[in-house]
Amino acid sequence: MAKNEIAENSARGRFITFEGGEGSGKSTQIRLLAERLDAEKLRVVVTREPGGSPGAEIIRHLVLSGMGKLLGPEAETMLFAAARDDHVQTVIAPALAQGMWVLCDRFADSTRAYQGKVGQVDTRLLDGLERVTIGDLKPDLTVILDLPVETGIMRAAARRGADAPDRFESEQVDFHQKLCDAYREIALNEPQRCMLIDAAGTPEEVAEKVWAAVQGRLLPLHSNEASPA
Ligand code: T5A
Repeated sequence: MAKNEIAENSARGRFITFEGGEGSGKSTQIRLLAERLDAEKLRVVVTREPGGSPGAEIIRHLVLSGMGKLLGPEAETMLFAAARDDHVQTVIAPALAQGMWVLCDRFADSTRAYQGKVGQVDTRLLDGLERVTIGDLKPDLTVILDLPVETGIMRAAARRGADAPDRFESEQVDFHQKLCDAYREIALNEPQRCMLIDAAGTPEEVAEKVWAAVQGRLLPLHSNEASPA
C-alpha cells in the first residue's frame, strides 16, 4: 500500500512521535508509554530517527559522527531525509498498515528544528523533502518534551558518562536554547497535532502527562473503532 493510502486508511495504527532537545527524556517516555499501550493489548513498535531501519542506521552513524556536517547544511539535511525515506518505507508505513501503534523517537520536526530553525536551511528544501519522504503520513500526535536547556544538557551528559559527545551534543548552550524555542514555536503553530509537555518532573510524573495526552487525543477514537457493533 502506498504511503498516502495508508495515511487515509482509518483502520491503520496510530503514529506518535516524540520530540525535544538533548536529554529531554524522549527514550524514557517512549519506553513507559509502550508499556502502558502494551497493557491495553495494543501492538506497539518502538523506533527512532535518525535510524530505525538497517539502511537508515548506516546514515545515523554517518551524521552523528559529524561527517554530514563536513558536507554542509543542505547535504546533511538530505542525509536525514534519505534515512527517513528508508525508515518510513520499510518500518513505519508497513507497521501502521498492519494496525500497529508506532512510537518514534524524533521525526520530521527534528529536521524542522535542528536543520531549519537553528541551521537556517531553506524551508522550501525542507517542504520538498517532506513531500517525498513522508507525503501525507503525518504523526497523529507529536509529544514535545519541554525542558530547561541546562537540565537537558546535564541529563544527557550524566547518561553519556565518559563517552564523547556526538555531533549535536557538542554544540553550545545558545544552540540548545534556539532549539528549545523552535520546538515551542512548532507546538504553537500546530496545536491539533502537537502537545507541549513540561518534562521537568520525575519520569513517572511526565509519563502521567504523556498518558493523559494519548488518552485524550487518541484512545477514545481507538476504543470506538474496537467496540463491537
Ligand atoms: N537530528 C535528528 C537532527 O539534527 N535532525 C533530524 O532530522 C533528526 C531525526 C540524534 C541527534 O540527531 C539530531 C538530533 C539529535 O542531536 P540521539 O543520540 O538519538 O541523537 O539522541 P537524542 O534524540 O537527542 O536523545 P537523547 O538520547 O539525548 O535523550 P532522550 O532520549 O531525550 O532522553 P533519555 O530518555 O535518554 O534521558 C536522558 C537521561 O536523563 C534521564 C535518563 O535516565 C537518562 O539518563 N532522565 C531523567 N532524569 C530525571 N528526570 C526525568 N524525568 C528523566 N527522564 C530521563
